[in-house]
Amino acid sequence: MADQVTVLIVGAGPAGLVLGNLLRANGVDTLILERGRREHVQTRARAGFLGANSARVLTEHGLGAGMLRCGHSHDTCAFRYGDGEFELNYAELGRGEVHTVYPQQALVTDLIAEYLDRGGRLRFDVTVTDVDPTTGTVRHRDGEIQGRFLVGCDGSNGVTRRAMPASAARHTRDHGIAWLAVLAQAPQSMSAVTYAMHDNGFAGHMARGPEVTRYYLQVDADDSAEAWSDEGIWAELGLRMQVEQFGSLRQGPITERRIVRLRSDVVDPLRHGRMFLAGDAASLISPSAAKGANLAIMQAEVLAKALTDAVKGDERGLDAYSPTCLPRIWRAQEFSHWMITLLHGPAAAAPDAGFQRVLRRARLDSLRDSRAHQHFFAENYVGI
Ligand code: RFL
Repeated sequence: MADQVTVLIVGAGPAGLVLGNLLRANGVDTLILERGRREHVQTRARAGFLGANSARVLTEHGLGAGMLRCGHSHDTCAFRYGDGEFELNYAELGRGEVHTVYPQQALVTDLIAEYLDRGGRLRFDVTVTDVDPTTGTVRHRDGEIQGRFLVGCDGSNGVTRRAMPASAARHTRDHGIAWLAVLAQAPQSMSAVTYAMHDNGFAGHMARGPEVTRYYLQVDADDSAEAWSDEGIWAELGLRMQVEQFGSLRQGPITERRIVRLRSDVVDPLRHGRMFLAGDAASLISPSAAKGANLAIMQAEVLAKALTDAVKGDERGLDAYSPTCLPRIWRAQEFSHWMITLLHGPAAAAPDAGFQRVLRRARLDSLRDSRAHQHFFAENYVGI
């Protein structure tokens, strides 16, 4: 006989932990199974830019203390291209919203501590190997556990997503672009997020904290992270960021480098039987518009309310989960795709490469000059 729990969550990332915390606040019996060890998930550096809705969810549900204490608000981004640069202060555009910069590993650390404080059960170092969505049962090396409801928050390559039936659609796109994602132990070099479009490819700069900065370099799809030396990374960043014209980068040791392939995919629907998908398990989004963790938090809030109602016998929220979240996911995917085409030039071998390059320049000019275009950008950049 399998152990029983009301809501069984697979994965202790932002999606699973926000969901678990909100359910515990409503008194729902919850168990999270996480394959990593606690130190591992609490030190895994990924996202850093939380949108306005995420900051609201965390604050409203008593999960924002660390973010309010140590995060800082960010309201400007800069675009470098050709021989110029322009800045957009998005706090003065769109809905007037800003980002809060707070590293994902710090948020995950806060969420784990709070979840345990709220009486949530969490087992690290447990890998779910099999999932039955119709009964809500999962298997791991030591046995079986059955959830009255099961939630897959185990990322885009997780076992819960693979348990969706063939009838569920999986809309997938490989953008054919790779980034070298780098963390540098160095203060930020500019006060704004900076996107540089250069003939060699895209380069990005974004703050993560007072002493840590994230950089991105567009690289060849088959490049390996190890092939890039620290010196090579700083030289290429300097070239693409045009440091001779705009000032040098504040360098420091590179503490992490990894290749990120820009991919998107969306599962539809987000439910099968007693199982629901949330976060990257539901929809993988390229980091070009910094939306992944924000979508995860949005879905966790919607699902926590629906599950709480369901435990009391009202399943309408569960029925509405896919139709509520999928349009928001697709809005984010659409904007992320828009960002990808803005930040990256065409492949050199593309037959219309020259045409596409001038078109991109025209779009950047429009973003620089058109207030309407800037409002569109700001609204989508910070919003979900
Ligand atoms: P996570 O964070 O991947 O957590 C999934 C958890 O599930 C566990 N797991 C299992 N546990 C048990 N059994 C199994 N069989 C399991 N399989 C997996 C894993 O160990 C893991 O702990 O998914 P979640 O919660 O959906 O959160 C998604 C976010 O982590 C992700 O979307 C963001 O990091 C994306 N992202 C960004 N999002 C933003 O909103 N703003 C940003 O600024 C931002 N920057 C980024 C990013 C992602 C990046 N990378 C690494 C792709 C920057 C980068 C470089």
